[in-house]
Amino acid sequence: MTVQPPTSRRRFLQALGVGSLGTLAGCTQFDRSTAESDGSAVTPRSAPEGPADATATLRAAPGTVEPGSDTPSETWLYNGTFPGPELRLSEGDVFEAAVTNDLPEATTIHWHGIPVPNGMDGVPDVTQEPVASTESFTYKFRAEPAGTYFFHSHVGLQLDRGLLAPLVIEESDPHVAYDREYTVVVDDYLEGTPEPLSGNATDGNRGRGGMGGGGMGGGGMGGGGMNDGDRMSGGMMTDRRPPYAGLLINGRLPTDPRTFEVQEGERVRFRFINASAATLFRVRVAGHPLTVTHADGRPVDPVTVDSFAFGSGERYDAIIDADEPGTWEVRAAAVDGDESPARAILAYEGASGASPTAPSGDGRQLSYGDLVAVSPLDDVDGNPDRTFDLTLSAGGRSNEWVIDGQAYPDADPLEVREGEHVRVRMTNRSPVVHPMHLHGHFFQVDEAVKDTVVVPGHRGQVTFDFVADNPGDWLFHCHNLYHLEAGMARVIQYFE
Ligand SMILES: [Cu+2]
Repeated sequence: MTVQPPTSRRRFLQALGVGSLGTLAGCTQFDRSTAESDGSAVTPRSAPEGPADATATLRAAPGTVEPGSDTPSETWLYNGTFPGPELRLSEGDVFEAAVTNDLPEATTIHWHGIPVPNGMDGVPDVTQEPVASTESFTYKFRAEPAGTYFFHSHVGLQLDRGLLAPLVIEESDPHVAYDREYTVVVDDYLEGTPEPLSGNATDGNRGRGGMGGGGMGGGGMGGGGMNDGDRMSGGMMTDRRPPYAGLLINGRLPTDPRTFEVQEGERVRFRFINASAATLFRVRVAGHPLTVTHADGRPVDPVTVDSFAFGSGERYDAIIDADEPGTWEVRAAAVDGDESPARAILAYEGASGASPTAPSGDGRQLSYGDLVAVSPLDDVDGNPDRTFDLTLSAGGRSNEWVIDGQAYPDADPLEVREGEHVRVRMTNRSPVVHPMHLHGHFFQVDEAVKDTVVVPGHRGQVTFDFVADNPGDWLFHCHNLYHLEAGMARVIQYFE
């Protein structure tokens, strides 16, 4: 079924003269009644009432990072740390975050993956007015379901500065046992101010890993992270835009890595979060198979592999059995890039100070088909009520990435009704991957339940299904920040 595109959103945004997601600060009032100009507005869920069980105070402000031993750089941070402070909540908590904006421009916070009420989702001019410089905003929502998430700015290119942090909602009853856990935030490190795309997206200017770049076919990367033999090889170029200064695990360049301490005999849970703006990473822990237990926070039947690749916005939890005493490298290499892989050190108690053993090759690689959700989505069996067939491609004009030829915000909303089973089929007509993220909902892809899925390049196709059970206007977009900023987004809009 093809959906008749309504035009209210488009007209609304055109009337504001909006050129990009990043230019809205101070120039508009968010007004749902105006946005819903067709008069068929739905009522989003409201934030939970009553006192909060858990609170956080977050301050977005300029600050200094020092990811190596001697490379300080000015950027923007939450609470002065890089990544920002990890928030740990208990499943079901009513959570309140008071955010103060001490940046020189407007900002918001998006709680990536958590199906919050629409007004708490942090998308500027879709779910709220951006929070102006020196102003504050309080987010409030129930922390559910349990899982590994992160939060980040959703204004312009702010995510690529350092406005990101992990968020864990702890299970009351985990489906797997473990003795210890570490959060592993994988990121690409930009020095200086992020710049939007320039030049034509359809040719040239594809970054180092792009069309003629050095990432895919060469023999570099020190033996890690190349995806030779990957079933999707050839479709895993990423169109990484800025020249990144390096790759990070928990805010550290590989020259100054973090150490994760373990004791022999422990089961250790890692919560891997790809918080990067533009990098597809391959992750491996030397000497230790990874038993993947959660995809995008949702529990899956445990599946043991040697490595996995994940795109911007994806998360995997994996458990290792610490039964190989020594010091080992936890490695996250750009699938399509020539930076030294990000790394951390897995150090057994009492192990010698010898340099850590690096992984060799990729071993058995995780694919989406390996993931079987413990709790599949209800109501996505059978035929969907509504199907969107969407083509992802470079735009005809320069600096555009488009969905069905339209560059957001000059793009039609995708209309759904509450309660519908909605199917989204994506075909990627560009040579580079697009990690597509849906706000406000989980979706089912194959037998996994996720909120972000990588669509491989070169006519890669991915289909997902979701239930329209969270009324409001929700962004659906590529989580490559530079593609988002260049238009690869749509609003999924509920109507009566
Ligand atoms: Cu993309």
